[in-house]
Amino acid sequence: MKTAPIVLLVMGSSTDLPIMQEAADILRTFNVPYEMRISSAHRSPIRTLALASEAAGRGIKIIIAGAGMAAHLAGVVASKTTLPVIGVPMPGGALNGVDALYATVQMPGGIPVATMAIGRAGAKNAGLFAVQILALSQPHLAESIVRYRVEMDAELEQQDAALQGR
Ligand code: RP5
Repeated sequence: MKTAPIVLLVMGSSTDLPIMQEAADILRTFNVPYEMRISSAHRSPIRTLALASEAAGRGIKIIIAGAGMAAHLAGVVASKTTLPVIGVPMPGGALNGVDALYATVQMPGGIPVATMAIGRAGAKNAGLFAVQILALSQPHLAESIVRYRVEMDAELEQQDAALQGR
């Protein structure tokens, strides 16, 4: 039987998928069950509102929302749930993600969205941030995060050793 998802990854378009995959890859690395959906704040507003308002009731703990251009997705999702919402601004468009960054990060007081960096780094960090939130109530995830950082450190040490050996 498939494990019920506890993180919902939602994106405004299938064109966001290659970047949002970074968040999914992190969740898979930490064995956190997730669900990926495509739903737009502008093109499919009714479905987006339903997705957000029904999320908590079906066991979702955190929502990661990625969108580009006039990126209202994370804010709209946050308006219909009390779950923590992490926003990822997508690059592309005439302003290459700066528009999406401003649209996602500049939430009026009252409805927060935890906004990450534009693009791949932001999506990756969204996954990690979700794991860190979950780690508050799942100590094994906190241990996994520590291991992940130790491995990252070791990898950089190897890169440095290779550089010194050149
Ligand atoms: C947003 O508009 C999506 O999140 C996407 O980043 C952007 C462009 O969408 P497409 O025209 O590529 O479908 O809603």
